[in-house]
Amino acid sequence: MDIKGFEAGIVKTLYRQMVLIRKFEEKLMELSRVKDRLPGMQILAIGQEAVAVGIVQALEPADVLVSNHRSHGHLLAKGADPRALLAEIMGKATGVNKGKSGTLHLAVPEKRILMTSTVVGAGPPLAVGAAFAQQYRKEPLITVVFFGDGAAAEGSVHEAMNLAALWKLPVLFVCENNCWAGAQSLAQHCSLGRIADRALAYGFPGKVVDGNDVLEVYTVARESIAFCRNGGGPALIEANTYRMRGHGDYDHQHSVDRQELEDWARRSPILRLEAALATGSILDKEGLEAIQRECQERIDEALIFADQSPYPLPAEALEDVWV
Ligand SMILES: Cc1ncc(C[n+]2csc(CCOP(=O)(O)OP(=O)(O)O)c2C)c(N)n1
Ligand SMILES: [Mg+2]
Repeated sequence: MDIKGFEAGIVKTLYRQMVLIRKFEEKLMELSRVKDRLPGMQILAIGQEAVAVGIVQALEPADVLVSNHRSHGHLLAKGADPRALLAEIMGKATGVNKGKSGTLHLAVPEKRILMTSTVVGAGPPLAVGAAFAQQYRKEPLITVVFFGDGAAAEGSVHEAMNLAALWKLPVLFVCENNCWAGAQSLAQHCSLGRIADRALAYGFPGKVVDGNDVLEVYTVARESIAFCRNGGGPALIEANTYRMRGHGDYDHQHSVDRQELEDWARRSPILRLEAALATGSILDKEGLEAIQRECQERIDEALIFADQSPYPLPAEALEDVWV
């Protein structure tokens, strides 16, 4: 990872965002181990922070984001308030969706985060719809959709890519290849080594990035987003990373090779950016520690806020319901 040529402000933002996401999810992990503390299953993206942060930092605030079940990092990177996000995950009335979505169906409309779908492969067709609206209204905006390596095998993802290519829609498909889909390894569920190559079949560019190198993700995201925004049509980025925890917090990773896990732990995107920073003058040890403290304080405050928030009233159950 070479930090030369990157502006100090963006490097600090990339670091701060990754640390905030890591601390948010570590807090969820801690809370999920205490009986009755969190409702539902927590699906974490610990170790995958560089994908969320590198892609989202290259977007404009008004660009639209569609996420999947492993969503917390995408949402925090797009500017979701950790207090309202944690409150939502705890089912509280002050949550981003007034306690009605819980952890798996989060949406933050004011941050242009349309929705989180836990139906694997459901996001890309929805993103194509959002991108169609942007094109139809002649807005200078794009839609980005995150999906997994497992989702890449769903028919809906192929249909979405075909239609996006046909109509030259401004949508960036981001396949977060974390080497696992549930308990199946990539080799067990994917016939092709490189998911990015599938873009060629539809006639748009597909690129592979090191998903644990936030500077590379950010650089390639900027190029691909400019291509989509300037009328080039869709693009695909496959970000190679690793699911460092089980599928959900119940999963003890019996099928995971310990050596593989240790190798990827050494390639943590946060450690790698810290190592690169040590070669320059953007952030010294005190600077890094100050950011870590600041992020920890935001998470601690978020927990106090969520804990002090009330649950929604039963009478509110049918408010804000579409049908
Ligand atoms: C249509 C559908 N099939 C199966 C599931 C169950 N399921 C939830 S997550 C998951 C694995 C998805 O793997 P991937 O797309 O690689 O995302 P990751 O969990 O690795 O982030 C599966 C099979 C589901 N939610 N929806
Ligand atoms: Mg996966």
